[in-house]
Amino acid sequence: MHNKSVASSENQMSAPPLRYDWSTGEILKIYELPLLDLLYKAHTVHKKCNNNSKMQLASLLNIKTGSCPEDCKYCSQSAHYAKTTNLKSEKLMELDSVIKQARIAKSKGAARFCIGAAWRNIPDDKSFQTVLKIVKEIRSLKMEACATLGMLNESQAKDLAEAGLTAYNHNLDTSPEFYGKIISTRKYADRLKTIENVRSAGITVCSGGIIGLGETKIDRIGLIKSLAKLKPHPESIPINTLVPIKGTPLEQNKPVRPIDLVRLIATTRIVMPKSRIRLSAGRSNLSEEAQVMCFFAGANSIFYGEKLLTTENNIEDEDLKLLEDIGIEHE
Ligand code: SAM
Ligand code: DTB
Ligand code: SF4
Repeated sequence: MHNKSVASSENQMSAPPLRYDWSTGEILKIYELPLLDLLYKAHTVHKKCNNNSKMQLASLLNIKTGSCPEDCKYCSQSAHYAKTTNLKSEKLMELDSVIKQARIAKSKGAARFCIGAAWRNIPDDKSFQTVLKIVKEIRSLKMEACATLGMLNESQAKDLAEAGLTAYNHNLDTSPEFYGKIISTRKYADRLKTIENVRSAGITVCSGGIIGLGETKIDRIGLIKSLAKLKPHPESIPINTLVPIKGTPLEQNKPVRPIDLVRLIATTRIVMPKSRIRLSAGRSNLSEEAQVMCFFAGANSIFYGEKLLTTENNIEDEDLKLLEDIGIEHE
């Protein structure tokens, strides 16, 4: 049904060089282009550097829920807001139940399985041994394995690398300037250190952010600038829009306009041409058309599965149908 797209003159341009020294002014200039020019430019870069007819489907499972000692103001799992969020905490899941979910995700077409735990940092006890076993088993299913378990040290990063972990997710979340308004229990520098430990162990880096926290346009640019300073750029960049959680300090925040999300994705694509951009939390609030605009702007990965960590995600069959209808294959 879908014709192979035709090569057009704009695609004769060569792939742009990767840069790690973007200034705020340069990124702002891109972000503020007339929207259609921005989209045109972003898609041109995307088509040059990536296969624009492929989408990565990543499944997510929260293997340890709630009671997190951190105070991230957006999060349902922080112990600081537990009295008002009423989230039920759960201890670390058993290996077998996790692997059962990974198998199901694989049978539905997911290429990557991500596990999340509401920890400030990875504990050095039996739980870490369980996590290592989980990672090994996911890899033996021939799936990519990703984990997001809070801060980690050099030796834990090495152990995860040995277990076969493909990627570690640790977000910068926002600009260094705005960060302190959202999280006080962990510093921006701590996040950079964890990312450095992940990189040094040879695990690929998944790091992105979240918008809709009350940040300014310049903070969004600051997030992109900080991510782009990482050398190499993160292999995956999740872009989350706030899912307002009742009982957290940000529950009344104004929703992000989809057009602003599209602008951010397009700008991220131009600044980090080869990274995988994952359209992450908040996707279930987008219309199909808004999602397609995000894909055109350069998003080439989504969370696939009816639950994120504690909130609802899009319906799987609807995702598959949308991709089919627009002629995008999943990897
Ligand atoms: N506890 C680990 C950590 O923070 O490093 C891992 C999981 S944490 C939930 C991963 C990311 O999910 C956060 O950095 C944030 O960007 C995103 N996130 C968390 N709660 C969210 C919400 N309510 N809406 C949108 N994104 C959210
Ligand atoms: C990321 O950047 N987004 C995902 C994943 N990494 C772990 C988490 C989204 C969480 C959305 C809110 C929730 O379900 O609790
Ligand atoms: Fe804890 Fe992660 Fe939630 Fe922050 S985002 S409170 S670190 S689970």
